[in-house]
Amino acid sequence: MRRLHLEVLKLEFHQFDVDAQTDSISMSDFALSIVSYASPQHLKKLVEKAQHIPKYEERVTFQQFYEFDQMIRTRLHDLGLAYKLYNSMSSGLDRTDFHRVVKAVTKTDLTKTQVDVIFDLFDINKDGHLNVDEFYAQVMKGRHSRGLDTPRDIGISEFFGHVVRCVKEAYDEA
Ligand SMILES: [Ca+2]
Repeated sequence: MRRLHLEVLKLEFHQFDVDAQTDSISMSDFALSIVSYASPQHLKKLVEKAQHIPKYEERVTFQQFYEFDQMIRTRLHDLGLAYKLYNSMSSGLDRTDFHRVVKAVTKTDLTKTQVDVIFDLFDINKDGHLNVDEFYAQVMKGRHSRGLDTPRDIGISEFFGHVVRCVKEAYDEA
């Protein structure tokens, strides 16, 4: 099953304009791939945004594409809980905090440009912060429509404890 999923991902990746030498896609293609996880109700607006993000030199390799997919598939729920926790303390995460929380909670080390692209897409009010409605809600709702995994089968309190520990670690490292 995992192997099949890898093959499907490779097919998805190769729908974009892949540079054969570096096995990588442009940031605007990466933006479109992120949008494909979003809720259908937000899709049209997000695709338009993805097509108009700034030009970035940096490209996304298949490995990074794969890691991002894994993050959305398996860790988005954790990220959502962390987000709700943060939201009770502040109006959302700036780029630095977003990067730190994603890394702490999901172990995915996004590049600065990947974070920029996520903000280009989801920071609706352009205040430099992503709040829970802007990121988590837009992406999380779409996750179900794609028939992705249900939250991992562990107790919710254990789950929440794990997320709280991750967020605290992220704070301590700051
Ligand atoms: Ca915002």
